[in-house]
Order: sequence, then C-alpha cells, then structure tokens
Amino acid sequence: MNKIFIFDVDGTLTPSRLKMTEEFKKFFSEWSKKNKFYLVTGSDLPKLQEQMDFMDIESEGIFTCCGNQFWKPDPSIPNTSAELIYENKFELPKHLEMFLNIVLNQSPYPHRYGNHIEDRGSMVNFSIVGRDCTQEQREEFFEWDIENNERGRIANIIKRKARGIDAVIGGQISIDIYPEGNDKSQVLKHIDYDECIFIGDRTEQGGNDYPLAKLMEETDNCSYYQTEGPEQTQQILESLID
Ligand code: M1P
Repeated sequence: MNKIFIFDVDGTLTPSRLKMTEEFKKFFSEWSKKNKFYLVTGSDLPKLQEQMDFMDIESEGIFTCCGNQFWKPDPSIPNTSAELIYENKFELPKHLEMFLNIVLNQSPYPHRYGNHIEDRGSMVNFSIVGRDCTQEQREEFFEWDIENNERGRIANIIKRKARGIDAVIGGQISIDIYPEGNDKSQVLKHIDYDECIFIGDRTEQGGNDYPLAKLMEETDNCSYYQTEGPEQTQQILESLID
C-alpha cells in the first residue's frame, strides 16, 4: 500500500515563517524515516530553506509557490540541492498592479516596511505591512488584521474585479495571487498513491489550503485534516500510526 502524506509548511510543520521547533523536529525526523511525504507551501524555495533543513528530512518532493513550482531533492548532494521539475509562469496584469499600489497607499494600517509586491515568477505575494518587517512588526500586523479583516476584504475585491485571478490568505501578513486553478489542488495529479492524506492549517474557505482540502474530500482514498499548528500535527500523525 503506497500511503502518501502531503504537508503544508507554515502553521502546520513550523510556526509561520519560523523554523521547526526542536521538539517537533525530533518527532518529525523519526516519523519521516517510516513514511513518505510531499511538502506544499505558498512560499518559494529560498524561504523554505530558511525554515527547514528539509533535505535532511527526506521528502518525495517539494511544491512551492502554491504548487506552481515542483522540486525534487537530489539525494546525491544531500542537504543542498533540488532539481526544478516544472514551473508555471505568471505575470501580474498591469491593472492589478495599479490596484495593489492604490490599496497600499490607502490602507489605514499605519506602518510600511518594504517589499510589498513580491513577484515569485509563478505567483505574486502582496503585503500591506511589507515582507521586510521584523517578527515583532509581523505579529503586530497579524493581530490588527484579525480585528480588521483587511486581507480578507482585499482578497475578495481582487477575486471579484480581476477576471481569472485568485487571491488567498496563506500566512500572517500577506495574500497570495495567481491564476484561477493554479492553487495547491494542482499537486495531487503529480502524486502516485493508493491512499493520500493532506494536513494544512488554512483549509477554511479563502485560505490557501482550501482548494487542496476540498479536492481531497471529493477524491477516492484521499482525506485531509485541519491543524492549529505543529503540536496538533504531531497528535494527528500519532493517531494515524498503523
Ligand atoms: O506558506 C504560507 C505563507 O507564508 C508566507 O505568508 P506570510 O508572510 O503572510 O506569513 C508567504 O510566503 C505566503 O506566500 C505563504 O502562502
């Protein structure tokens, strides 16, 4: 039986944009010796590399940019190398770029720290506070956004106004933008399995794990679990040990 797991990263295996905790890393490296898994993250490869010694822990493959890039770790060069298997290209339409700049100027959030529109080649990441913020500034924006739901409102406007474009919330400070359908659900067709299990933290509608969670629900021999963080992910995996 080819049982495959798929994991989101931020909020599932690690705290958002941080490294795996030592405790979880210990558990996960033992677990991964007996199980096969893929990673699927909204982040790009350099960000993932900052967070995880992911090639120490042997995965079957790594989908970055919400499944718009696929990397195979190269076991002959441990811990350092991965081969790009495919990449979907995406160019932000000019009118959408203008819209994002207007939103950036008009948002009532009082602080801007730089790197607000990050072009990742196959998707764009948009952040009012800016990706150059510190951890403290990130947490501050996150709390403010929970109160004000600004990201939710911006994502809904983008989806309504920009035809063929999707906008979803993945982490704490930003919105992921890509062509409709080029979301995390695209990874399943690249995976061979008899049984497949996905674990993610943003599986609610509007979250970047939602399209894959929905597909798992609709597909034979597939299922998903929503997690609140690494601690709960560990509990889920422990409950699934055969
Ligand atoms: O992997 C989840 C998300 O991580 C980051 O989100 P944020 O910086 O908002 O916490 C981003 O890399 C985002 O693209 C990604 O979906």
